[in-house]
Amino acid sequence: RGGKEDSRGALVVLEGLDRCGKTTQSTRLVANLEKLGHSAELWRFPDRTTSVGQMISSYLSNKSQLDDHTIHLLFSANRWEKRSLMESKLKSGITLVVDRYSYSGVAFSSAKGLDIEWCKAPEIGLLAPDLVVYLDIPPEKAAERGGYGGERYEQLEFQKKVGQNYQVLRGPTWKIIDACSPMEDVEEQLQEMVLDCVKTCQEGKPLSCLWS
Ligand code: FDM
Repeated sequence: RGGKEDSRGALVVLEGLDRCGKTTQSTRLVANLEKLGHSAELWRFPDRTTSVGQMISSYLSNKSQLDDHTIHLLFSANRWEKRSLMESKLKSGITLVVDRYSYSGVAFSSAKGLDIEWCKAPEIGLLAPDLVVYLDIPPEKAAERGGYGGERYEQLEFQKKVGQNYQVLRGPTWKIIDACSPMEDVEEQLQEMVLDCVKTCQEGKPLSCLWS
């Protein structure tokens, strides 16, 4: 263990409420990693390009209605359909920066009243992130940021519940960044955390599965 043959890319996940800056930061992070000579890709969930993803997209824009359990399982299926590609990219040395993952799945669905353990169950066996960075912003502040775009979950009361659920999910692989800090400070903190994580994965840290 720790030899060159075990070297791999890191699985880094960014989580947070809508409008916390995840998309901006994950884009900048990937560009910065590449500048430093690391191979990195930006991924996001839901991945709206697949046929499952198109069902999710239509649900989010209120063009279709689905039972809460059904949409939860579709979000999960959308991660499962990418699992093997994810594994092969990581093993080929590519670091994946993922904008939302299973934690969004659980935090959003349980905010509708679904049992949290039921929500976690279909996620068991997906790849566990090496690092989860939570961009922390009060829901009221997030709502002020240019307003929400009008998708299904972009409402203050709902986002408050999601924020509480994220707190329940926080574990040892989580790092918190104050998302109200200047953008450049967030970028710098994030990069430092990620470079550290990339290094441990290069050194052969084994991949593991959720929920661990
Ligand atoms: N969302 C996202 C979920 O409810 N479950 C999930 O598993 C994922 C990945 O979908 F409101 C919610 C979170 C957000 C919406 O996300 C779309 P983006 O990041 O705005 O595309």
